[in-house]
Parts: sequence; C-alpha cells; structure tokens
Amino acid sequence: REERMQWWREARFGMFIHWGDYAQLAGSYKGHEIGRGGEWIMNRGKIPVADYQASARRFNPTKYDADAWVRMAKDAGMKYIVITAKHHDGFAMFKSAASKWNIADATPYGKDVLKPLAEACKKYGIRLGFYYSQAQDWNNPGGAAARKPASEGWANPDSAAIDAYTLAHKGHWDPAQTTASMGEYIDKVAVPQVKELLTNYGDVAVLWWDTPTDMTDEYAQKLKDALKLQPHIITNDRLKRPNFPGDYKTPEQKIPKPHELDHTDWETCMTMNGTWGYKSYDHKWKSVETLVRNLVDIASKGGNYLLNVGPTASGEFPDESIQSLQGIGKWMKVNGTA
Ligand code: FUL
Repeated sequence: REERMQWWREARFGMFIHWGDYAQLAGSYKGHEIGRGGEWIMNRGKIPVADYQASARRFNPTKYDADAWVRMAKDAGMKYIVITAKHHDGFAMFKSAASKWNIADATPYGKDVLKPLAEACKKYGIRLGFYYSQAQDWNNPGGAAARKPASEGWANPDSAAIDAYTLAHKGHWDPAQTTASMGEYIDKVAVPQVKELLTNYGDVAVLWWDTPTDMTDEYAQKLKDALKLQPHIITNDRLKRPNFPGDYKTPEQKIPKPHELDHTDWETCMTMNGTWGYKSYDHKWKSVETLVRNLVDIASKGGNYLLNVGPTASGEFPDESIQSLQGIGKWMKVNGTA
C-alpha cells in the first residue's frame, strides 16, 4: 500500500471534472431554475426518465478537446485528473456494452469521451482516475436514489403525484426506475461498467466511488473484487460505510482543522463556484487568491486538493475556470513545483 500511495501523496493537487448530460440542462428544466448542484437536476427536478433521456439527444459536445483540458490541468500544477465516468444520473461518458444509456449510443455526438482523455493524460504524464456512482443510478433500473425532501429544490409541478410516490418507493419518482432490483443493477450494470473502465483505458490511477445509498457488504465486495484488474489502483472511502474504508478520506467542500487530522490520507474536493456540474447562472466564483490559499493550507497539512471544473455541454471549461487555472499556474511557477 505504501508503494501504491506514493505518487498520490506527492501529487497534492488534482482536477475533478463533473461532466455529463446534465451540463446540457445547465441548471434549468422547463424554464425553472433547480436548486443545488447542477448534476443533481434530474433528482431535484423529479424529471421523468423518458424526458431526461430525451435531453441527451441534444448533447453534442463538438468543442471537446481532451488535449487542451489536460494541458490546462498540467499548466495549473495539477498532477492527476478524476472525471465523472458515470454520475448519479447513470449516464456513462463512455461506450458501454452494459447499458445503452451512454454517450456513444444515446447522443448525436456518438463517441466515447474518456478514450481521448486517457490518451492526452498519457501524453502529458498526468494520472487519470474515474469517478463512478456505484449505488445511485436514476436511469438504469434498480439503481438507488437518495431520498431528498421536496422542500429542497423544485419538484416538477407536472407530476403532482410524484412526491407521495417518491416517499413510498425509496426515493424513486418514476416507475421505470424500479423495474429491476438493486442486486440486478449491481450485477448487470455497475460491475460490468467498472470492469469496462478498468480494462479499456490503460492505467487507471484512482476509482472515486460516491454516495453509498443502499449499498450492502455483498454489493461492495463485488465492486471491490473488480478492482483487481488494476493492481496499483487507489480508491476513496465512499464505496460503502462501514467496512470499506479504501485508501483515503474525502472531506467535501471543507479543509480539516489541525485537530481533525488523524494520520489517514485525505483529499479535499471542492468546487470553484457553487456547483459541481455546470449551471449557467452560478456566478459565485472563488478568487484565485482563495484557491491558492486553500491549496497551501491543504498541502501544509499533508492533504490533496481536488479542484472541480464543470464543463459546458459544448465541451468547454467555463471561462472563469480557465482564468482561475491560469492564475493558479502563474503562482505555481513562482512558488511551487510546476
Ligand atoms: C457528492 C455528490 O452527490 C455530488 O454530486 C458530487 O459528485 C460530490 C463530489 O459528491 O456527494
């Protein structure tokens, strides 16, 4: 383990990328602004499965340039990238034989976006990790759905019955979501897709699990076993709690105080504005000074900083993110190791 962790401990700074079909909705559904993270829009808006899937027919990121993305990360002094291979909306950003709900089969773009990213990372010496939402999946039947009260965000007024339904169905709001069991989803979608990710993209540095809603030890063990395909891989602590601590802890949107440190490896993930997935109207951008101070604070305490970018549906980083990355890069040139 010590050997596996070495590059990660030295890295200090990485880029998180939240990119999926939700970027295309950019925080709004049927003219309503939906609360909280843009990547949660389907859940918060209780968008029916058929409607949400129809939205992918407009997802066509023709301006996507993996080479440029990786160069921006590298120039900012980042050593690794973790991208959402599949977020809670179940949309795979890669060609998958386990579900048609993927970017190659469900969009006019028609191509895998992880392949070019893996190639660019290799070219520039940046390690690549995959975020995979193993439990929550709101589109592939049987996936879990976190139960959030309707008071948080806007519930779809077109579906008056939906909240009573959601309460009665473990967080699901559309009958299409419950046509399979979670066990079937794990065996037919989650495990096969994780295997695809660990087979088709060369070296995978990190598997970043998230929100273990309704996970059991049995499901978690199946996913953990799949990791054997990449003997050097590192994982976070979100596969299943307790019993599956992984290699490092993941404080979210906060930096631990000195007395909270306990010799466990840790990585603070954080947004540059207020959302992980792109929202056209979120302008709460942190200043370059704040971002640099956070990085220094985290590095001085022995942690890693995983700083998020939420690309647009056209495949570009928001201008503000580009400027911040450049500002950090400038500082790193003078003071850091870049
Ligand atoms: C959370 C997720 O629910 C968010 O959407 C985001 O991916 C964040 C990093 O983890 O728990």
